[in-house]
Formats: sequence, structure tokens, C-alpha cells
Amino acid sequence: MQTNLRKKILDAFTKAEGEFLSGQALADIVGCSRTAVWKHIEELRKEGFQLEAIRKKGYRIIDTPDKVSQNEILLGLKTKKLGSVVHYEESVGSTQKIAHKLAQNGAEEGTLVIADEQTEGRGRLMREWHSSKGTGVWMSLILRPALPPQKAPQFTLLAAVAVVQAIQEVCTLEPEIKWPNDILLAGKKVTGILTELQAESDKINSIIMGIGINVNQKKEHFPDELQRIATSLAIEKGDNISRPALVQSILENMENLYNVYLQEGFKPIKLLWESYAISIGRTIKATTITGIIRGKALGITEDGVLKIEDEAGTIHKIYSADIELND
Ligand code: BT5
Repeated sequence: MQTNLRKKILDAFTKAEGEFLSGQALADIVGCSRTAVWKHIEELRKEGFQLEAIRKKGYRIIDTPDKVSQNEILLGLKTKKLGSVVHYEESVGSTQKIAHKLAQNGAEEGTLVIADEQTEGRGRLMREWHSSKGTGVWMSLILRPALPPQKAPQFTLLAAVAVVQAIQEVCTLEPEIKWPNDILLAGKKVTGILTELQAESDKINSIIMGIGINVNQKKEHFPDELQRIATSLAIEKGDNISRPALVQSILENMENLYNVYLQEGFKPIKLLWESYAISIGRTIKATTITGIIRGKALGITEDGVLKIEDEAGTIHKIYSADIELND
């Protein structure tokens, strides 16, 4: 209930676009007393929001604390569904774990779990995902498409397109996608995506979309073994980036793409994905859990699966692998 009121207040400030809103106007929009409005405003102040208050004019927000908190994500968010419920924690083991639990307990589509720090962030095959405090976007989003589980790989690609578009919008940088789940800048990994499922044999119950983005790390923030292969948006841009603005842009782009997907299928997403992909047409080495395949990456199928043609002309369909570019 409290959170609902807070969301309505933040939505009202979003719509006001920097104009003043009187206490009475806020109370009317939100449907509560002016005292209740005032209490929420005080809580926002305590969290580090700077509000200007002028008699007879009301309030407006002039600065925010640049955290990935629920309030900051909701302020200015223009989606209908994605991110409408936000679970923010300062420090967690893994946002994936929390999102899995929430999904199991019936969390609605669009629920977002986000943390300032992960102490046990993970990649595919339980690899470690380095998620230091206050520097990145560590988020898990719950989707509930009425689809068979075979369609799940498409969502890794859909998420990658959304993140690329958000990085283009917020940072004016031009990232590339390495199939299936890496986003690169200057050849180094800036984002990893982990798509997990809760499903029955013929139907997805929920997709838990884990996205990790290095945002404001400096080179020395990365452990030695990552310095050669990882980068951050700030390193590439030469300036710090607003994490909440980035999260909002991801949610907005993802919602658009998801709606396109539900109405028109995967084809338009596939075309976008291919326009950002670097592996297609190249000679690659794919390390899968069953072995290594070398050959030319022909493209992705309608299901989002990678096709590789080896030297003997055999075409392999790859669902998941680590890719090295060999040419
Ligand atoms: C991934 O796995 O790239 C998926 C990463 C997903 C992380 C998000 S954060 C929010 C959510 N909660 C979680 O616990 N996870 C998700 P994979 O393709 O397996 O790559 C893992 C490899 O990337 C590691 O073995 C390292 O080599 C490298 N790596 C680890 N941390 C990194 C970082 N911060 N930046 C770049 N590379 C990293």
C-alpha cells in the first residue's frame, strides 16, 4: 500500500517533467491526505532526493542520489509493465536467486530485482560474475510469456538488443553483441546476460532475465584476471554514467521489443540483433559442454540458435557455447 502511494507520487513528478506540483495537487492525484504526501516527500529527502519547496507553488525534484533504488527507478520510468514492481537491495548474494523465489511465489510479469552489490553474482554454468558495490547494474527481470520453453533462447537475444539500444541512448556508445550473451565495447565484455527458466515440458512459467552491466568501474576496480577481458561504460565513455537512467532505458526498450515480439514474432528482433552482431559470417571456435566445434557462423535460426558450418560442410545447431572469433 505504502509502496503503491510512493509509486503514484513518483509517477506524478514524472508527468510534471520538472514543473512544480502543489501538495494539494499531489494529494488529489494520489488520493491521500496532504500529510501523507508530506511524509513521503520527507522520506524521499532522507534517501537523498533534493526537493525544492516554494510556498504557493509546491514541490519539484531537482536532484536525485544516483542509486538504483526503487524510488529512483520509478521516477521518470515510462513503461506500462516492466519495472512496475521493483525490489531493491543494497547487497544480495544474487538477484537471480531472489527473482526465482519471487517468480515461484507468483510475482507479476515485469517485476524487477536490482541490487547495489552482489556477493555471489553468477554467470552461466555457475561461473562467477564480479558485481562490485555501487559501480554496476545487477538486475533480474521476470517475464511470463505464454510460450513453449524452446523459445527461451530468443529472450537472451531480445535482452541483448534492449541493452545495446539503452547503451546507445544513454551513453552514445556503439556496442556489439557476441552470440549469445555478451555485449562488447572495444572488444571487451561490458555486459553479460543470463536467461533462466521456470517451465513445464510444454510451457514457460517464467523467464528470469539476469543482466549484469559494468557501468562506473575504473580499470583497477576489476580483479586482475578480468582487466584484460572486461570494460565498463565509464572507461569507454571517459565519464560516469547514471545507473538509474540506464536501467530505465533498458526497461523501456525491452518493453517495446517485447510488445513487438508478442505481436509480430521473433523476426523483427532477429533483424535488429543481426545488425549488432559481430560473430556472424566469421570463423569461430565454439566451446560447448559436449565439445569444440570450429567453423563458419552462418547465422541464427528463427529460434535464436546459432548455426555453424564446419570444414566438412556439416551444419551444427548450437544452443549455448563460449565463442572465440578466429579470423
Ligand atoms: C554471463 O555469464 O555473462 C552472465 C552474467 C549475468 C550476470 C547477472 S548480474 C544480475 C544477475 N544476477 C546474477 O547472479 N547474475 C545475473 P558467462 O557468459 O558465463 O560469463 C561469465 C564470465 O565472464 C566469467 O567466467 C568471467 O570470465 C567473466 N566475468 C565475470 N565478471 C565479469 C564482469 N563484471 N565483467 C565482464 N566479465 C566478467
